[in-house]
Amino acid sequence: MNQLVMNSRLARSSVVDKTSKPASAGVATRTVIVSNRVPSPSEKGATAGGLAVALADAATKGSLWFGWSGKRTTTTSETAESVVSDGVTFATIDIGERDYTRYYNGFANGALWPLFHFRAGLLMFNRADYEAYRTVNQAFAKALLPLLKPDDLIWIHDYQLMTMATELRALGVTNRIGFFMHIPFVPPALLDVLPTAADLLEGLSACDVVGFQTERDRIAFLDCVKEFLNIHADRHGAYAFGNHTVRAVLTPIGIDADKFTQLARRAEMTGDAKRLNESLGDRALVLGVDRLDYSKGLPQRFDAFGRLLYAYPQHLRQVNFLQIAARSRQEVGSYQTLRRELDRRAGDINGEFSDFDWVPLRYMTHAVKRNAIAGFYRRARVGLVTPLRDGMNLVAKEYVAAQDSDDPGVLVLSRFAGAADDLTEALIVNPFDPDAVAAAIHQALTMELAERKERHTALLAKVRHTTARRFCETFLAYLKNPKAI
Ligand code: GDG
Repeated sequence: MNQLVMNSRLARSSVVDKTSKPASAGVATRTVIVSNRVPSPSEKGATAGGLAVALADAATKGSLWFGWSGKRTTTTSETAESVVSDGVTFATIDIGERDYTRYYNGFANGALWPLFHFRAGLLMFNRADYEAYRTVNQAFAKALLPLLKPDDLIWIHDYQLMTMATELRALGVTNRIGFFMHIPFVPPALLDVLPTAADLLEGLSACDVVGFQTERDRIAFLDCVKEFLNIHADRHGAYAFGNHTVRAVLTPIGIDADKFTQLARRAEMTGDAKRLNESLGDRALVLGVDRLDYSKGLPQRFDAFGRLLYAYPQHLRQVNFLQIAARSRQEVGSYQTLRRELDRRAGDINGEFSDFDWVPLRYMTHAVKRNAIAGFYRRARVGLVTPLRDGMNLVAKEYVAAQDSDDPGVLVLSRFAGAADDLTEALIVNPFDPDAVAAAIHQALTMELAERKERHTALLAKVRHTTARRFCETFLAYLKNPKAI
């Protein structure tokens, strides 16, 4: 066993001696958000991706948002640099190039991401990568330590930071700590593949509250705690770890639906939406918006669209499929492979079905502005959201919020997206079955207005109910009040 892993084992034994103290009632507490990336203050709530937008509601005046600056330097910084904007302090550290490659590309995105999306075959485990992951988690904890106040509520986000609470406890931090997992959690048989599974579970157990997107994920986590740590939770998902109690809670993430509806309404009138509209003419639009990621099921989705054109030829020349697949994690090999695979499949479909004045599939790998996307959603008759596995999937919620209630489009949604637990009025599909997805797209394209409205009304009510604000408030209520369950 190498030194770093051994040190962290020793460190963990001190975690269990510390009793985490509930924030005392009536005392103003500050929220400290910790995430791998911190949006630059100008991005907050505006152009940033799903996580940043959802957390904007937690980053209220007086709060602190801590994480990586996005800068890769020679060595990882030991102290954070802070900027205050609109009452929120943004504190960031730089990560050394070598650490970054191993922590972010290596362990986080080369091992955890595939495994937690049920793709054990893509997992690339390497002990040196794991050490760098521990080192960066420790660097985060050390740089955050001097910024902490006694009553701060610390809220850590996502799979890049699963061992950070261990490091904070080792440094003597007794504040209440919460962790929210944005991606799915896997059952024990899958987690078993990872040699450091117990370490990660102990890292989450150093927190007071651990939140999940779906009940399936929460149960999977508790099953893993039972299997790997031999600890049984009570019926509320609470268990003792050392001297404190950990609670696994269900707190699904959402969007600011009303704001997104307004954005989409306004965007409809802007240049990008008008250009798209002109290029489509009377044709129906089927739209996919995803990061270019193998969890999103894009090759299978392209196949399904090909099956639609083959099996339902009445849609030839009548429909366009636009897939926005913003490039991400291009330094990781499996993402480069995916890109080549999509290029090939797009070429196959267009080569097979195009006419001299009609190209069925439009596929782009650069990002599009958020307000343009909102306008595109509103124009789309079908929102195609077919991940093979997804924690929640905010695109599904954005698509629903963006629709014109008098003439709404239809959401086709994978049963393996967390969003499918709630959005049951969508056309729910198995993304591994291209013929079934093609049939659902056909159903969506031919659905009568009355049915579209009925489904949309139900979906919109749900999206407006489980908002980003509600997500933040519910999680923080659990974190503030240990008896909130
Ligand atoms: C993780 C989990 C969970 C996409 N392309 C562009 C663009 N986007 C925006 C979408 C949406 C966000 O990015 C994507 O959010 P998702 O939730 O769909 O997916 P992940 O990025 O994988 O997020 C996921 C989420 O965390 C939150 O907990 O739901 O399950 O995997 O907002 O609109 N935005 C812009 N240009 C693009 O080209 N501006």
